[in-house]
Amino acid sequence: MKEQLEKIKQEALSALKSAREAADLESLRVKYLGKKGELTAVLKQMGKLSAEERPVIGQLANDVQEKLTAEIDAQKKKIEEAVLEARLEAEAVDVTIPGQARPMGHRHPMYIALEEIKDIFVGMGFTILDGPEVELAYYNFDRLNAEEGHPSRDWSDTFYFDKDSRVMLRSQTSPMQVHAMETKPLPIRILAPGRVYRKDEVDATHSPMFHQVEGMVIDKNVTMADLKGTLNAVMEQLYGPGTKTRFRPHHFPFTEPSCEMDVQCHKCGGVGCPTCKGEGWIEVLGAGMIHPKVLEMSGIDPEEYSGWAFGMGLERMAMRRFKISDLRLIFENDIRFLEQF
Ligand code: 2NM
Repeated sequence: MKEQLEKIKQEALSALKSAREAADLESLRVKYLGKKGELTAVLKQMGKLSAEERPVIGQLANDVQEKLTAEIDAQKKKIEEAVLEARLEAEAVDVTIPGQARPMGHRHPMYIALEEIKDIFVGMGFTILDGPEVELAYYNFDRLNAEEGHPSRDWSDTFYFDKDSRVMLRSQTSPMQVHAMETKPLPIRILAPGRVYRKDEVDATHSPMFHQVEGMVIDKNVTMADLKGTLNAVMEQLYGPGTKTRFRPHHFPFTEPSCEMDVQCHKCGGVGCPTCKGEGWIEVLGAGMIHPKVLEMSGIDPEEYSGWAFGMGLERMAMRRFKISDLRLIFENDIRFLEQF
């Protein structure tokens, strides 16, 4: 038995030396030390030994087991180190190799202009809103006091999805404001930028998809003076301190009274030049006091609350800001054009 144990030890040790993978070690451990392993088989024979032999062989068997266990552990460690070493070698990064320059893009000029506008309004306590581009005509028109037969509801102007003219691509961002009136607690101060769609032919100043920024304030005792004061402050931030504005009467179905706002031409100071087409003034937005009917339809009592709203075209804003002459440039995404901003 002594020889048997010695033989197992020698065999196992030499087998262990040539093991190259963790899996080899495991099968060797099972082969020699496992429940059905060779060492265990020998130990099962211990009963046959005499009382004098038993402790001696027992001690020897223990020594062999300890030796093999230690050897397996040592070999396992070696293999793990070798594996790690190989991995580090394979994954090594040569930090001295020159890098590959990845050209960094930047925001589209129109979104640069939008970010500026958003910052100004957020600074005045407005919340930015987002909403669906597919709308019910009910929210896009009816709730904004544009009744059946209003010219903007015509099939030649609006993209409808169904023959009953119920579902459409929004033609303005105002339906978002109607949703806000329905769901938000008063007072309300919101800015609603987004894409809008109208059946226009593409040319230097028209596109069937463009962007609007609309804003709205509803509170107690809100007047036309708040409208003018707020929009004047916005224009001073956009065009510089002292920027002059003027308000001309206009008509929109959703506001009463309604107006358009011009800023004095920054190029000629109001004398008249090509930038302002000789006018001295540049039209920037439409605005007005929210029509009492519009408030009422959204469950707001026009005797208690009043509000003002405005809407402007974002492309036109960006075109003025960056002196872009043709609307189509904004949508073509020609990198040679975009790189300039
Ligand atoms: C404009 C001009 C004037 C406007 C009105 C509303 C609402 F929802 F409060 F009634 N939203 N936007 C408005 C007012 C839009 O765009 C030229």
